[in-house]
Amino acid sequence: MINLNQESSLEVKYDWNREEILEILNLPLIDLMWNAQIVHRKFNNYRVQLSTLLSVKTGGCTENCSYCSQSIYSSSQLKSNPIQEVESVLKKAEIAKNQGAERFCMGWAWREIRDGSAFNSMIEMVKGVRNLGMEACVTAGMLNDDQALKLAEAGLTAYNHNLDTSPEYYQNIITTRTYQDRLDTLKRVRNAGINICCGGIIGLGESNKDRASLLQVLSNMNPHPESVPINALVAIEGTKLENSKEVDSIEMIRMVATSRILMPRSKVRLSAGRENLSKEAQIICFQCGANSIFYGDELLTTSNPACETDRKLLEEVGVSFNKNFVLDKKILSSK
Ligand code: SAM
Ligand code: DTB
Ligand code: SF4
Repeated sequence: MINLNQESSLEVKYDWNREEILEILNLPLIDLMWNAQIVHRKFNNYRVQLSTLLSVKTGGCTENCSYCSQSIYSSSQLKSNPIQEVESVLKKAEIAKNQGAERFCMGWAWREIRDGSAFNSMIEMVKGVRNLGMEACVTAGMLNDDQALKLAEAGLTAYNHNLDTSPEYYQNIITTRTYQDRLDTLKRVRNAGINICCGGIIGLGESNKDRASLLQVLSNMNPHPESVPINALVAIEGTKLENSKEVDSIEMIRMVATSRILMPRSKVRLSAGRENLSKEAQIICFQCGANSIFYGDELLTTSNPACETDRKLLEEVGVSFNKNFVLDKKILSSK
């Protein structure tokens, strides 16, 4: 039987086993929320980090992730979007900073990074974002040691590479690369001294056991990933998972609260799928562990709540967040 008394839940552990994680995930909701709050209050101070996402290279990806509209295996209609230039990306980073974002995450729909002009531009973008005084995050698929070192030298804060689901369920979702490929990439990122941003998606048809198994892999990493994005599947037309059932908000709350208990110091990022969560469900997520959100009208190919709506929500919740923003109206008139 899992012992989540005050004392034991205040240690940072790296040896959680699947059964105890499953027990936490399945606790009566009221007890799960209480335990998560104890940990969250002890390790964090109810401050929410705002991260803005930008898709630098959209679509045409050769991986077959069955949830993704950017895969060549999906028939999703994507807005045609040429690869963005350094200058335009940095302008968007500056706008995000003026909106209050502290972190700028840039995405490339690639299976892996290749050397050449696009990679050189990526390095310039990382340097530029860091020069703006923001944290920089990149997500661009697999990479080699040399590329990881170059990104580290450019000042990259974190590399996002999600495990998505459990090792057992993974083959139902992606077959063009293995779980081990993902773990190897994460190791290279870590060896280069870059923080790892690694999480998953719920709503792919996985069981609670699979969710516990994913959380076991993440919480047995030492150190824990610096940030853990928890995504609810956005069922996009044209993808294999387009007809999936909408994720129940309570499932999202359970995943966030359990991540908080297992990884007390990590940023638990309430990621894709927030548009389907009520204000109240999001408030519960902030109460029991979420301390970061994607902030901006767009994720990569789908929409996200408006900045103003999110600021209003965070004000109402009473959590702290970066208040250094220039009012939207001013930004619009200066464009
Ligand atoms: N190609 C890179 C990769 O896969 O590492 C970077 C971009 S990829 C879109 C980043 C992550 O977003 C995925 O690993 C997945 O966890 C999440 N994601 C993508 N599409 C999603 C969707 N429709 N719903 C929820 N999360 C999604
Ligand atoms: C993450 O875990 N979620 C973000 C970010 N990391 C790159 C991406 C969400 C994508 C949602 C679907 C879309 O907009 O295409
Ligand atoms: Fe490609 Fe990433 Fe989409 Fe998978 S999730 S198809 S790797 S862009």
